[in-house]
Amino acid sequence: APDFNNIQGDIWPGLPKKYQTFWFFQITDATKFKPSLGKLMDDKIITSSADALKHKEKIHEVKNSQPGTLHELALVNISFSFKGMQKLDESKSRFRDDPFRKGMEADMVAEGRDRINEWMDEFKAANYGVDGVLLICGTESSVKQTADNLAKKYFSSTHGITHVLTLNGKERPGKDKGHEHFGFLDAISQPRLTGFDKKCQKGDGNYQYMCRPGRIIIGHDGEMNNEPKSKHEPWAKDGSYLVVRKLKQYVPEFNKYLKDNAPKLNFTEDQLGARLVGRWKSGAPVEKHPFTDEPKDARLNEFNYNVNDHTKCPFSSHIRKTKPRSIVSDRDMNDIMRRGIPYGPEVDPKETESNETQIDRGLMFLCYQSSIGNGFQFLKRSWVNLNTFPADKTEYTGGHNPGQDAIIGQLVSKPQKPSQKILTTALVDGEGKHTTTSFLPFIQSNGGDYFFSPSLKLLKELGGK
Ligand code: N7H
Repeated sequence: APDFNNIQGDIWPGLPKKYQTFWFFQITDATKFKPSLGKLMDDKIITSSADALKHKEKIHEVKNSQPGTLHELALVNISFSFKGMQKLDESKSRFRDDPFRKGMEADMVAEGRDRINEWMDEFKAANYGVDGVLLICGTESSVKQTADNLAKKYFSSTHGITHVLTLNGKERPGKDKGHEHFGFLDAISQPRLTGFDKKCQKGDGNYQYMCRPGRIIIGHDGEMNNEPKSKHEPWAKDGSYLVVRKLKQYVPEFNKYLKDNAPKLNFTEDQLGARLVGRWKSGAPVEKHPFTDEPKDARLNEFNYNVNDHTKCPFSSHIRKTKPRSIVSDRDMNDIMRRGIPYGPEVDPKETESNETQIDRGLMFLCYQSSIGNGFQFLKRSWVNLNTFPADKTEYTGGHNPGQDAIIGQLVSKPQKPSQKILTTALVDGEGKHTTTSFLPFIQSNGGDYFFSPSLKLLKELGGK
């Protein structure tokens, strides 16, 4: 059975997030910081999977009885970049995962799609770079108070720490709760881990597919051989790689694109938007409900695609690109555990009027996996941004390439040909005709980094305990 006291709670089952602070730091003096990390562990500040499960029940109780008490709750996890791990202990930094060792910036430069001049300076190695991040989750007041306390008590200059940057995420208000900024319900489909979660029954309203736990957590069944050493070097066991990425969303531009292009494709704006995502704003899957939204199926996840058919859900819709059900089996799927949260204010009337983004908003994208090379990096390079994935489908698309992911596709940063200056997606229009539609990307990367979320045992060891 998994050791729920040894795994950080955001990896599994996830920390409850109405509000979240990302507190990025550098380790300026590891000899001073290590005892402070030891104290942090003694004081039981880090929320384990077992703690998170208890809190989930508590939050549920509190929500149903006295909402006021929720304010006291703030749950904390911690992760380190490769540089950070090296500063803490060279012998516990023999990671196999190539993208993790390189860091996100070098990995993105090699891929050639992020524009590094659009990155926040703090994430650029040449300026500062980050050695670690504290994830603090709860309500706005509890999180802010906890961040201040932690900074003073364990993460100040006297503890060998320099604060680099704070970013905040926040649930959207009112009826948009649970929806990201383009308006779509998020966090519907999530892998269930064998041995951790109960298996869903067919026909269960909240059906989820099973995933071998080693896809997400190091040292468990299903790990994709990137950490062969972990079996012999138990320090990596129960840890997971965390990708943190600030993705700015161009919401007024997305809406303007829908308005201008839906009529040309014989769709309503909602129908076209749903085709780009693969789900309606309610969450209902397009493959099941191709022409009208069906809010009663908002969380429906028990569905598959017909391998050679994209007349309903386009091959390049976001959810079909990032989880190619029926092409890759459940057992072999490159699953990731998504833990993102929206950031930034709602669209203001001036932006709607001008069809232009003037205020920064988007998604703090987070995902856990046991290998970045087989997780996030693989999804991005081999599925999302490859306009020929899924392969050999032109026979079923009227001769067009499927195209890049319609929501998170990125252009090459130095276009070689005119076709690389715009994203093109194949789809079947409202009259059943095979066609394509083109647009500028709807998201922009502002940077981030690759981290490792150690087990609680390893955190204690790193802290000299
Ligand atoms: Fe995505 N969106 O609003 O369009 N995502 N995503 N994502 N995403 C999903 O099914 C969105 C991003 C995945 O199992 C939904 O839970 C936005 C990155 C995966 O069928 C919606 C951004 C990566 C799934 C969005 C963004 C992924 C998924 C439907 C960035 C990985 C599950 C909700 C700003 C590289 C697919 C759901 C499945 C679902 C949106 C980023 C991956 C609405 C706006 C960077 C694996």
